[in-house]
Parts: sequence; C-alpha cells; structure tokens
Amino acid sequence: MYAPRVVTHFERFGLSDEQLRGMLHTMLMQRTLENRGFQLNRQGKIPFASASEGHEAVQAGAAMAFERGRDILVPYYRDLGLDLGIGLTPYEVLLSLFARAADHSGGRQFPHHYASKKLGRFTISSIIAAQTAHAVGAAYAIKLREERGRAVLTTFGDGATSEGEWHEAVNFAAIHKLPVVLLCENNEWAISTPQSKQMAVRDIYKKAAGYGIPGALVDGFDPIACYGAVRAAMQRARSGDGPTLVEAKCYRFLSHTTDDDDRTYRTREEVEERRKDDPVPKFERFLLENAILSSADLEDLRAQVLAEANDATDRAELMPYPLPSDLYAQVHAGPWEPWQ
Ligand SMILES: Cc1ncc(C[n+]2csc(CCOP(=O)(O)OP(=O)(O)O)c2C)c(N)n1
Ligand SMILES: [Mg+2]
Repeated sequence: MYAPRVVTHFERFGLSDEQLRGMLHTMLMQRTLENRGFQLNRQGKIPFASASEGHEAVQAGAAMAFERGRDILVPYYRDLGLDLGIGLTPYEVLLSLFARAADHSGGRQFPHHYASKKLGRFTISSIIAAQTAHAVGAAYAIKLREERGRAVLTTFGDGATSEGEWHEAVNFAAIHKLPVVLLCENNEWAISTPQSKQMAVRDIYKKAAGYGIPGALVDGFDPIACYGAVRAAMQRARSGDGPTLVEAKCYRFLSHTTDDDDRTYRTREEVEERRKDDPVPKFERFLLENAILSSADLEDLRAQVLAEANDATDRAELMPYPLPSDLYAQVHAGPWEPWQ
C-alpha cells in the first residue's frame, strides 16, 4: 500500500501513520472550509466568516490529544480545525455558515458557535476570554465530582491574555489545581493590535509562572509537536496534577474576518514572509518525505476533501432558514416571555 519508510527519525509521540494522515485531512478540510466561507461571503450568500489560516497545525495536533467521550472542549471562534478534529462534520459547519434552521443553534447564532453534548463541546462566548472562566468552572465541577481521568481543554488568542477575566480564570485554576489545559494560539495579532501593543512580554507561556503553574512553548506550525505538548498537558490534568498553560506560536495569514481588511494595519511583505512557514504545505512535504503519504495519496486526499466540502456546501445551501415564529425559541427557559 504505502511505500516502505525511508526516514523514521522524528519524534511522533506514538502517533500512527494513519493518525498522521488524519491530522493532514483535518488541516486540509479546515483550510478548504475557511476559504469556502470567504468565497460564500464575497458571493453575497452568507453575512460573515472567520479566518483560521495559519492555525491548522496547532488545532489538528490539539484535537488529536483530546479524548472524545471523556474530555471537554471549550474553544473560541477561530477553532474550526479543533472542531473538525474532534468530530464535527463539514455539513454542520456549512449549516452554521448559512444560518439554516438545522444548525446547532437553529440558525440563530454567529458562525462556529456550535454546542455538542455528544462531542463534549461547549458553546462559546464571543466575549474575549469569557470562555476561560467557563472552562475553569467545568474543570472545578470535574474535580468536585471526583471524575478522575477527565480534563478540559480551552483555547484563546494572544489578545485574550490581557483580559482581566483570563487572569482570574488562570489564578482560580492554579489555586484549586484544576484539570484544565489553557492553550494559547498566539497569532501575533488581536485584529489590528500587534502583540507588542498588547503586552510587554514576548512569551505568553511565561505568564504561567505568575500563577505557580507550568508553562510550555510549542511551534504552532508543527502539528506533531503541538500534539505532544497538548497531550502531555492533558495527561497531567487528567491525573490530578493541575493546569498547564501551553503557548503555540502561529500566525493569522488572512484578515481577522470577512468584515476586516488587514491591509490597513500590516504590510503585504510581513504576511508574505510568514507564508514561507505555512503549516499546511510544510506538513504535506513532511509526510511525503517520510513516505507516510505518496504523491498519488496526496492528490486523492485533496480531491476527497474538496468533494466533501462541495457536497456539504450544496446540501446545506438547500436547507430552509429558521421560521420567523421561532425567533424567541430557546432564548428564555419556560413560558415567561418578557416582550409580552
Ligand atoms: C471583551 C471583548 N473585547 C473586544 C472584543 C472584540 N474582539 C473580537 S476578536 C478580538 C481580537 C482577539 O484577539 P486574540 O485574542 O489575539 O484572538 P485572535 O482573534 O487573534 O485569534 C477583539 C478585540 C470582544 N469580542 N470581546
Ligand atoms: Mg491573536
């Protein structure tokens, strides 16, 4: 089937060839669906899409370290790859982008605000850093219920670490030694604010020292390294040793969202320079060079991902919008309707 291995000298943290190919599948699907979001927006078919190009490696690696059916994921809005990696389908993603009635929120939420009990995925707050408090709350519940072997994975950007709520959450998690992993996807920008205008330190993982918990730094363009770092932190949390702050340094190649134009605050030269480290072609090359994938396999995989994405787009687009009469459904519990 696959050509015999030529080079095997890399740290794979126990990942099988199949799992490595699975990570590439997640990365390719993430990129395809994020681009699809931009295309649909420019075609006037959807109002909004976000952009996670540059975050594929950290998310595919982190998703592989998440144990479905056991762990809890409390992500943020830029985590499409994490969602796909833990089992969300392209069709569910497209239903959310098209805001159709069959979407998790009934077509009433911002894109990517899924909630899935089955996948252990909390819905997110659009309020920056609010999810870290939610995650720490979930970890506190796990500890109080003595549910050993479970952990919470929460993610956030560099900008989120200057929010007061983030500091309160990390402090509380550290004091109570909670089973939570705090994964920072440092893409160097918080919309138009560069990291240097956000904080006076270069390394976010070092903030962990201020709370008495370990911090770890990982190359966010290397999915295998990200898997290794997040897995170690998750295992630590699951075995009752407390929280870890992991910083994955990556980059945001596109504008913040379809509503943003990054040409107003950063040069094309900067973006072109960072593109040289694009994690997707880099991981493709890595798998080819290590004979984990042949060129023909790669072509097949790309074609399969595109076909899956196209099928999901077509099926979701055909679905109906929510009914106007559903507007207030699931907003308030019970029969109390404040507008009456
Ligand atoms: C409390 C709060 N302030 C401001 C915003 C507007 N806002 C949305 S995304 C964002 C940037 C966040 O940057 P970062 O945490 O680095 O994450 P990234 O988007 O770069 O992945 C801001 C300021 C918000 N949603 N919530
Ligand atoms: Mg950022």
